[in-house]
Amino acid sequence: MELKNKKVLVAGSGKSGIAAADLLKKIGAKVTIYDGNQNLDREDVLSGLENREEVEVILGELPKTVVSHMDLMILSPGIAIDAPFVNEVRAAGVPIWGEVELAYVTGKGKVVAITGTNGKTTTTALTGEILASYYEKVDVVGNIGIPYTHTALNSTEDTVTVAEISSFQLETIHTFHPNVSAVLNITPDHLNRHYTMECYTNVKMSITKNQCGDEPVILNYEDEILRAYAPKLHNKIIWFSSKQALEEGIYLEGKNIVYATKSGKQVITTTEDTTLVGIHNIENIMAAIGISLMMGVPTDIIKKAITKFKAVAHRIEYVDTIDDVIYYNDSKGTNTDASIKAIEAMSRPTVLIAGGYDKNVSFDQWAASFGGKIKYLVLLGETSDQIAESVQKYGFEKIIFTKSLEEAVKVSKEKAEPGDAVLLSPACASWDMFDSYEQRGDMFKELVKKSK
Ligand code: UMA
Repeated sequence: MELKNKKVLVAGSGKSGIAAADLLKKIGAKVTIYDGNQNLDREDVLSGLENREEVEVILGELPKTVVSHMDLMILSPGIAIDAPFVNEVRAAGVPIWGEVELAYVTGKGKVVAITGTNGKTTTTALTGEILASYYEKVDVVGNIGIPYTHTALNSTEDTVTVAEISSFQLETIHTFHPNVSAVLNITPDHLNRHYTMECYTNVKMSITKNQCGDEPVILNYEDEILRAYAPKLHNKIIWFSSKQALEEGIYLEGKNIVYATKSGKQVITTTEDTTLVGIHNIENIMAAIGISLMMGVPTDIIKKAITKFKAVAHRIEYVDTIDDVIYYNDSKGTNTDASIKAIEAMSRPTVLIAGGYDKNVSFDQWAASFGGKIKYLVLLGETSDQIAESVQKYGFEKIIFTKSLEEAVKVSKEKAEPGDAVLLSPACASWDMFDSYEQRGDMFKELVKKSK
């Protein structure tokens, strides 16, 4: 679709919406920004734009008359595709693209796309580092925090875009066609938005929907959902495994991460070459290796970049040691599976701070993972009661309810003894009390430092 002079409704005025509106203005589209939050300030919304000339802003209810005049709507990922106004736009026959689709159709160069329930951000950041040590121009974008539309127009045929893509973003892709894709794992998450695991799986796997033939997708062999889905794929699969040797693919053999093909196997790197902790991170490394190999990066460059790479913020991030208590920030542990991995990575008795926004998932498996390691569970947020009920089923009673993160940090400090750890790993999104997991994690780090 030629977008010049087209009337485009940009839904959502967060990071994605503003970046999409900026891109659209630059290519000559007529932009209207719509946000359901009527308490926003019009000037604040416009202040994020490079060029605000003739940009309309609508807040609160979206008038039907506006919808019928539009040629296209760009949807922000946080807006559900079955939100009432989205249904109206669809019924009016207006095409709906996600911000990722807009970036893809206006961008150039090669694209690598990474999805999965957990590990996306680490894998995307690491893949970005590896590719940047080989290719001249690499953009790392998407769910990781920099909207893809922010960089798309500056890309050239020589650019490599490494995009972290969430399930929310995949719901509204059409022609998005990565040269290499990866699905790290699929475990229950965001079921309030996708309803069933089947829908969630289908939307995650749609990252491959425009790939075919030799175009590779990197998949985790130890993920049962991925293994069951694989026969439906039309493109080449590169498996990785942290548990077993594969005839072809990437796997862990003792401390070595090896790549096996029909013509033999070679050691790419070892687990001692990385500062990342936990087996889940070895899987993230294997995925990044798979992507990089498929993108033609020589193995010595891959190894060097892995050695240099440090853990990303909010992911089992070391904060401080106070009175021999180590504080870890795992605010990015926004679902039970991610949080289980953080609990597993703890080598000390742990005071765990958890709870947050309700995504309609069960906490039973998470509660079962405590394994005697959790000394106290400090709860906050919407899911507190539900979590308490789950852990009590497993005989865990040392529960403390709190009303704020400040109180949670204070109580944790009181309960932790020398030799313990305090871990913020909520197993829930942050949206009941915070704007983002970053804000929650940053506040946690600040409160810990202040408590010294
Ligand atoms: N809004 C509406 N109607 C709605 C819902 C939201 O108008 O029904 C408005 C809000 O009032 C707000 C705006 O939409 O003004 C927010 O848009 P958004 O929620 O899409 O957030 P952005 O700031 O655009 O950030 C999004 C991603 N957020 C979500 O998917 C919820 C960011 O991922 C991403 O980094 C950013 O685009 C850049 O690509 C964050 C996230 O939490 C990290 N992602 C989820 C996760 O990782 O689990 C998927």
